[in-house]
Amino acid sequence: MLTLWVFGICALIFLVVVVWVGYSVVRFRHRGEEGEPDQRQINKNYEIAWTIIPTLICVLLGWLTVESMFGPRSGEPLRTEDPDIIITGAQWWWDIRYPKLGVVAANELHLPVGRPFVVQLSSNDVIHTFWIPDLGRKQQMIPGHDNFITIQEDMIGTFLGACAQYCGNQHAWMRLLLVAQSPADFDAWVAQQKVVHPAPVALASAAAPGKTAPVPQPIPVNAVLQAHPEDSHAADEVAGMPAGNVARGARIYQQQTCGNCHAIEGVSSARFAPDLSHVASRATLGAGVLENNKKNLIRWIRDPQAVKPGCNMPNFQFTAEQTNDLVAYLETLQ
Ligand code: HEC
Ligand SMILES: [Cu+2]
Repeated sequence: MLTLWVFGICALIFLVVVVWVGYSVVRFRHRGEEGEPDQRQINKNYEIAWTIIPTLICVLLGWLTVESMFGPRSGEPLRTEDPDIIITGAQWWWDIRYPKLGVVAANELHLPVGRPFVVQLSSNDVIHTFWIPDLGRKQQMIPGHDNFITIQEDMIGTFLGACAQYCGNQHAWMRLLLVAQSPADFDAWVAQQKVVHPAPVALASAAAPGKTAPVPQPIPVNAVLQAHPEDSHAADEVAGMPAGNVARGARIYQQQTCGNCHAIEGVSSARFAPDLSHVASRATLGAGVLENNKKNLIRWIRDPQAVKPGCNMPNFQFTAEQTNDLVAYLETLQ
């Protein structure tokens, strides 16, 4: 609405100026007279008019802008404690928590339409900026200084957001998806996010022991920064294999350092990286860099550095078979 007002008023001013300039160019063009053009002062009333009219326009636009800054029209006062949602920016993804619902998500903000939410914006590392243009709000996420905003979405649909503050080399791939749903669909989503998948301890003990090949040590992130060869064949190679073994995949997850960074409910609880408890239910991987499907999950696990160079997940140098098993496990985390 504000955009339309600003656009309308500016378009009007543009038209007036263009017509006026065009008229003046034709009407007062040089007709071969000698000497300086007429320098007479014009009527003072003109000067008063072109001071007052722009001032009024500025006041009107300023007023509309300030009015739109007070968030949704619900009249709900802004709380600075007890937020409904806590969103934490990290290099280069979003941690999204609903403390009152006991739900943890990442890179995907689900909202039921038509009601306001108080959001706490935090950061774990550098300054990020929360920006989903459709919500009309843009607010910095500052380490050690939480900001609070009220957001409300009235239209069902998905809307793209992004980090709007340069925050490092993968800043451009720090996308955030707003999924605005009917209250019933939102409740269904919450219920699904609260499902705890059976801990792989049980799964792993069911698998034949000794099947997992020794896994090579991950190479440090910085060492791979220089070279990240195109890895497209690797994905095809794994994709052609028979379905991976979920229990073996779960065991690889536990044996490797995945749990030092990631949380999976009942398995590991680290918060350095996106919560994976329901990773398979999300639309994208790597904060929007890949669509979430089996082939892309394979690409990611095979070599995150090839997909998102510099991101904070190392290349584990898994074999095709290990990748296949891990992906089979991750795909069960709906
Ligand atoms: C050193 C910390 C670290 C370790 C260890 C680690 N990861 Fe990650 N992982 C990350 C980070 C950080 C991201 C987010 C990257 C980004 O989007 O910039 C990520 C992203 C992912 C994603 C995509 C999630 C999403 O929603 O976008 C998957 C899947 C994943 N990791 C699986 C694994 C598995 C499986 C392991 C163990 C083999 C593992 N990770 C080990 C840090 C780690
Ligand atoms: Cu950022």
